[in-house]
Amino acid sequence: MKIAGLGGDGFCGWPTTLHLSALGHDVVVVDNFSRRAIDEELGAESLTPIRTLAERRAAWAERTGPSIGSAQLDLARDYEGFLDFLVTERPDAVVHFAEQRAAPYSMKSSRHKRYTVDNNVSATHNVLSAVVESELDVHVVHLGTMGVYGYGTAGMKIPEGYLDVEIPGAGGGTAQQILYPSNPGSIYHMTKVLDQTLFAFYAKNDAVRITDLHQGIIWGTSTRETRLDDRLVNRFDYDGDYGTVLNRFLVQAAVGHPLTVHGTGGQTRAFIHIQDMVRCVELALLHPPAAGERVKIFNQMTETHRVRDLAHLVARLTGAEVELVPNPRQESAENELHVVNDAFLDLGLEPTTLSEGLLLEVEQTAARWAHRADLSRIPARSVWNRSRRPGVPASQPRPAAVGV
Ligand code: USQ
Repeated sequence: MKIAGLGGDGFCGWPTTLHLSALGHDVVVVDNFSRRAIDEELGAESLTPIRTLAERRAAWAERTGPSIGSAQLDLARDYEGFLDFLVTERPDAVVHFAEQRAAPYSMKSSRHKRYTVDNNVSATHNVLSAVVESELDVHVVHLGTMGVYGYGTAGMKIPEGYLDVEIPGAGGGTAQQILYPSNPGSIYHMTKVLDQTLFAFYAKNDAVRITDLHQGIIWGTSTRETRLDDRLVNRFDYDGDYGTVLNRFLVQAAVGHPLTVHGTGGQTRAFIHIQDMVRCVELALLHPPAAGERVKIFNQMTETHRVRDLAHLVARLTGAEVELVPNPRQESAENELHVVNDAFLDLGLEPTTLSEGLLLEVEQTAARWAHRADLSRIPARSVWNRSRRPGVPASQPRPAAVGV
């Protein structure tokens, strides 16, 4: 297939680009390098030394043969540019990763909130609108989030996107399937909820073939392809805005920082290894919905864990200390989470489990690059509202919450 990887230079986009190219697909990266610009804004950097996209593409062609194309485009602002790209390149599918993906970044200030909404919602709408205007039959695969469901205790296994409901009525009522009620926990997660409505409309009105991947929290950073050459290394975020919880714990352990458990650590979340993420995208591309079918939704996760259990697991493996810090987020202190993920398992996904992959990740990435870590970037300082406090350990100065 010819595949456009929108946001193909980012944390999920880059390893997916390589994986799809390794499978023999013809891949073009579309990116505006906003993630690299946000590194500059935050004064933060990937733990791993990532190369420019041009160097990455050259290294891939040199090591493996196939070349990866690229186009620099801002999807949220350059609609005509993207339409031209589609008409010229005529992809069979686009994989849409081109959104601001950090919840803490989206909650930093009104500017960050507005940027996240404007960027994410406009990018998604422009993609859909351009697909219709191009008159091409493009399968749109979108990286969504488990966070659209929210993190209260559901009292049931969360289904893959759609919930069976009974509507009471005079004639005995009717049975329906509706989108699972959304309950986003941040502005970022809210943009993925808005995306869902855009997808439902375009699938219904224009018969666009759309797959939405409700992905859990990624752990790990490298895949078979990124390990081939140091120039292909993927980014590894550990800072308070972009670092995801388990990857943060791995780096914290490697640099001797206490593991920063927010609140009681009773939050239960869904997880997936990055190698499984690229495989899921491959499977989704191979099994598109038919034109006219509703949006196909997969729960892209393999395990659920409580944050404090993860911290204790990492502590056992590494000898790190665990510290309960103030929770900067407005979220349930404790929740249960049970998720249906049969669709990918039925298609052949073989999950990488935490027990087999975790030590490898500690040794190969976190410990190897620990000397590059900037400890001042570790605490999560973006607070959800004025009653919240930054997640700074007791041994460090705890400033008051600022400018929400
Ligand atoms: N947490 C800690 N300590 C830390 C960092 C986080 O206890 O040092 C806690 C948070 O309070 C939260 C949980 O760990 O309860 C998860 O936080 P996270 O930053 O790992 O994940 P999240 O903000 O939900 O976002 C990440 C990705 C996002 C993706 C989402 C999937 O950044 O792009 O959509 O995971 S999901 O969480 O399933 O919605």
